[in-house]
Amino acid sequence: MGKALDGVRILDFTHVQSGPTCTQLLAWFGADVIKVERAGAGDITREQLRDIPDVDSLYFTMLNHNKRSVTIDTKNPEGKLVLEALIQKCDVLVENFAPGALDRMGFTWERIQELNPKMIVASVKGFGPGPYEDCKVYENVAQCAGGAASTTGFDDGPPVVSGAQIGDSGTGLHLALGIVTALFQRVSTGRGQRVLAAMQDGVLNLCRVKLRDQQRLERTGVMKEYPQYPNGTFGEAVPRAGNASGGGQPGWILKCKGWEADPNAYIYFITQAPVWAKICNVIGKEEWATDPEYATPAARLPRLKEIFAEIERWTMTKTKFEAMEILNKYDIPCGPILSMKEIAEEPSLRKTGTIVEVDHPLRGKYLTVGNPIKLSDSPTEVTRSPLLGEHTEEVMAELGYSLEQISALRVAGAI
Ligand code: CAO
Repeated sequence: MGKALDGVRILDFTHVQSGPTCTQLLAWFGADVIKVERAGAGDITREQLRDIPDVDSLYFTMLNHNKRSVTIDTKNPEGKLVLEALIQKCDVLVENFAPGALDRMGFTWERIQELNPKMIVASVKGFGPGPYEDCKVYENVAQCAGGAASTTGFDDGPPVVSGAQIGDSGTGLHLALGIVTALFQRVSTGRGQRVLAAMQDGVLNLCRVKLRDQQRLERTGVMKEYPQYPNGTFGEAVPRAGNASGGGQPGWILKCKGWEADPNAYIYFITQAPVWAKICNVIGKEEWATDPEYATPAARLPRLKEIFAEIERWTMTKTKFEAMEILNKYDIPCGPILSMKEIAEEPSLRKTGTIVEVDHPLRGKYLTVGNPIKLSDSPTEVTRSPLLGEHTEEVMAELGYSLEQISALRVAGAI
């Protein structure tokens, strides 16, 4: 079966995490992704956090599946010519260098346009235009500058960054959408365009509900679904809300049987209004279903701490999976806190291709996260990441270089 992006060629000039997640997704949808790396070194993540000496790290392999790797020294004049040939042949150039690096290499937007007016140039940067536009940025900086850290954690503790890589992988996702949108527009305009996804913007987009709450706070001075209500105080900015659900349906993380020894023996429990009577029955507090102090969502808001403490007395008598089974029978929304170990071993995730085992010639078998987006007519087959420069000759031959020319470029240090 064909793939959705068959025929789309991506010049993948990305490194570390944000850019590579974007181009990996495009590769999974069928694009031919040609990753350009520096000879001898390559993407810095090849050697970061290595678990096996001299073998590409999991950091690299898990972010660069289904790609080809070519080595080009883009600061070498002959290397530049090879890159120019690639620009002329590709549809999209994706990069996440520090601000200005592509220009310094001599590949300004104007120059790329001259070489290929249909080229889409897609970039991840830490910040959009403004005071920080020249800054280098990593994941946690973006989480802090995008509003995630100030709104994550508990009220009595410092800001906290999330394990979810919303700054890097989140921005990579945003960029991928920008690229396919630009490809779609190019069908009618025949022109390329620039696509920018700034990490601060991507994180802020994912923190949209917190900007909603900022404005609610400024108007009313209180947010009744936050744990600060009714006994705590609200300041000028949206506070950290602990594990409150943030929506109209109050939720909290509760201990389950075994919590003393297992750091993940917890369940997320949502007191959704339509199933309140069922919750009361399950936890043995039938009287709360009709008691005016507890029967309505508004009446419950000032009592959430007490209510969750009572529910927890029940959840502590069950494992998280037993609690799930009972609560799901009554359509009570809840979710187990799953460890990475449990997720890695979950058979249903293997079955859907969300967790995939991949074989690598140097490291052997390892697990990765497959394509989380499933297209019925464009199924994803995850193939291993390329070794450094594994496809240099193959790609150079496709660009029309002879074997002699390729060896001469190698001797000159251009590839
Ligand atoms: N041949 C020759 N030179 C190459 C090359 C190649 N194939 N590939 C890259 N280079 C050069 C670049 O031209 C650049 O040179 P100059 O500094 O002389 O212009 C140099 O390598 C380093 O690029 P960099 O500044 O992007 O790399 P860094 O490790 O110093 O910074 C990072 C890394 C991520 C902080 C920075 O790239 C950045 O801010 N990127 C944008 C935001 C981003 O994506 N951050 C998320 C990264 S994932 O956590």
